[in-house]
Amino acid sequence: MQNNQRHFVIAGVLVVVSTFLVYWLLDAVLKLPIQGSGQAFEIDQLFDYHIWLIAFLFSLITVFMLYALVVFRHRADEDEDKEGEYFHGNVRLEIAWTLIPLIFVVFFSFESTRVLINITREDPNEYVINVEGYQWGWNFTYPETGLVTQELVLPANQPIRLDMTSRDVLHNFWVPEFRVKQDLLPGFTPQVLRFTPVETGEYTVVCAELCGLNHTGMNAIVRVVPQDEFAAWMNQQVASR
Ligand SMILES: [Cu+2]
Repeated sequence: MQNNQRHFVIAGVLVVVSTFLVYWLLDAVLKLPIQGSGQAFEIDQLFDYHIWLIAFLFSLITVFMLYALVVFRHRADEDEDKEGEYFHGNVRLEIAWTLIPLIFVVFFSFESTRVLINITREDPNEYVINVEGYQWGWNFTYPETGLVTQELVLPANQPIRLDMTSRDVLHNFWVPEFRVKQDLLPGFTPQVLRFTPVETGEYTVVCAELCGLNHTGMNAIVRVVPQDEFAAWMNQQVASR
């Protein structure tokens, strides 16, 4: 094997090993909250592709850089005037570093669009709740009964559509466990957010758009409950009005 090729093979193997190591490290450190909505699975898959890509690119750059620094370092017994080989270009390398990123960009565009279409798709069976954000809190209105609450109670495994508006400034509805998030724009037709809660439990809506002094306090409780429990809660709320 030519000496040049040997260097490429060794560095290539090191890039692969390093990619797995960096991925493993990032995966261990960057823990996401539980997957509380049906949409979370596909979104996390996209996150995962990105982590692989980041691990690979990081390894590609650092391994070649460190390899060159160590293997081609100046040695004491070396001729002082010795210079590296001079060359104008390398067609094969240029084709490779154009084609490979192109394939990545096309793949990521395709996958992101596919996921975006999937997670925003209308469901004929969706349950609509109106959301109003304001400085600094949330109102939830159930149009079915006219009930207004400060906590968001959701039936599990039921596709939800939130029609959201803002009373004053920009806000953003975000429940990290559901992964999806959406800005609330004052003065516009309602912004729509769709998701299907799949895990019962208690979560927090946080405002994810800096909106003033008490932005960080702009939270509300979200409770995802079984469907029969949701119906009972709704009846009890309506009866006690
Ligand atoms: Cu806000």
